[in-house]
Formats: sequence, structure tokens, C-alpha cells
Amino acid sequence: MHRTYSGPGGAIREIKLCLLGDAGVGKSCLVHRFVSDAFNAASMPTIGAAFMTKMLLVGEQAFKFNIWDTAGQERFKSLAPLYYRDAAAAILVYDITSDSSFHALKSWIKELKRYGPPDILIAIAGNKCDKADQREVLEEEAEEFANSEEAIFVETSARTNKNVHWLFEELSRNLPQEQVDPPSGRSTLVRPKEAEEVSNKACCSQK
Ligand SMILES: Nc1nc2c(ncn2[C@@H]2O[C@H](COP(=O)(O)OP(=O)(O)OP(=O)(O)O)[C@@H](O)[C@H]2O)c(=O)[nH]1
Ligand SMILES: [Mg+2]
Repeated sequence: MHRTYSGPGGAIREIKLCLLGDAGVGKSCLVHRFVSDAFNAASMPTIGAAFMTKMLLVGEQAFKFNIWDTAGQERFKSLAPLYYRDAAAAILVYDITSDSSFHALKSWIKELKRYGPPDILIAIAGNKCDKADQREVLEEEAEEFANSEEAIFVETSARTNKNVHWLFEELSRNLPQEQVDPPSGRSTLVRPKEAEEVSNKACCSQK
């Protein structure tokens, strides 16, 4: 269903967001859960990147997320700057059953701080929390790390839908209030009619 939301001023806030993290941590599944409210148990590795959009109403403000789901495989790593360069926000994803995927986030944070937009909002998602019996990363350790980097933190499960919507809502709530650099499209206001045409539409795929 395509639906137009309008905020207090009749405007919708458009947000460029990218997901980064090791291969197989569940980036595509998180996006799929958020956009289509479904879980893809047979999700295939992303090739290059995938783009999707999703409207979200938080309080009285409507947001249009332009989501770049990047590929975690090493051979695509050099493409990442194309997606985070103008992003208003980034979700760094690790798998709670993989210590190495958690440690990989440290280099993503370094890279974002060095080459990303100075005011990029960062969230860290510990995905696959439905597999707590195979946990390798303590929630407290990850939360402490996120706090030290001033990042939003939550454990998620694309499979059970735990905290997936909360994650995107929390990002929306924490974005700077002021309009940021409209020409780049990082975070800008669009008229409801424009948004209607692209709402919930996926394109340019992957896999
Ligand atoms: N149990 C469980 N499995 C998940 C979850 N999220 C993803 N998976 C599974 O993990 C595998 C990889 O998921 P993807 O979403 O394709 O991983 P990705 O991070 O996009 O991987 P790349 O595109 O290669 O970077 C798939 O088999 C998914 O079904 C989750 O929350 N719980
Ligand atoms: Mg993927």
C-alpha cells in the first residue's frame, strides 16, 4: 500500500541511511523485515548494494528512509564510501554469535569517523539475538562499546522481529532537528506528493 504521511508542516523528512557490517550478519534480513515485515531464511549474499525505501511515522513527523544495504563480502568493501559518504545515519550490524563480526565494527567506526560525514548518526545492532544459546558477544560489552562511541545500541532479530522497528524509530528520534545539507539528499524535506510516488518501493537489486 502506498500511503502519504504528512507532518505538522505537511512535510516529510527524507533520510539517507546505510547498513554496514560483515557478510552474513543479517543486514539484508533486517532491511527486509523493516520494509516488508517478513523474514527471508534463504537470504543470499548481497552483490554490490541494494536500495530500498520505507516511510515511517514517528510521533507527528513522517520520515522517508532511503536505505542502502551494502554487501559485507571483502571484495565489495571498497564500495562502502559510495553509500556512507552522504548518509545521515549508518547502522553497523554484527551477529551476536560471531565475535569476529563484532570486532569488525571497530574498523567501521574508525573509517566512518575518518572519512564519513562529521555528524553521521551511528547505531549498532547486535543481530540474531534469537540465537542466544550460541552467543559469543555479551550484550553488556557491546552496549558499553556503543556508549563509548556515542552510538545507539540494540540487539535485534530479523527472524523474530525483535527491536527492528524500535531501531529505526530510535534513529529517527535522534537525528538532528535542523535541516541538514538539503542538496546532498542526506536529510531533507520532501513534499508528500513526491514521497507518495516512491513510498515502499524497492529497486536496483542485489543477490
Ligand atoms: N536466526 C537468525 N538468522 C538470521 C537473522 N538475520 C539473518 N539471518 C540469516 O543469516 C543469513 C545471512 O543473512 P543476510 O541478511 O543475507 O546477511 P547480510 O549481512 O546481508 O550478508 P551480505 O549481504 O553477504 O553482507 C541468512 O541465512 C539469514 O536467514 C536473524 O535475526 N536470526
Ligand atoms: Mg546482504
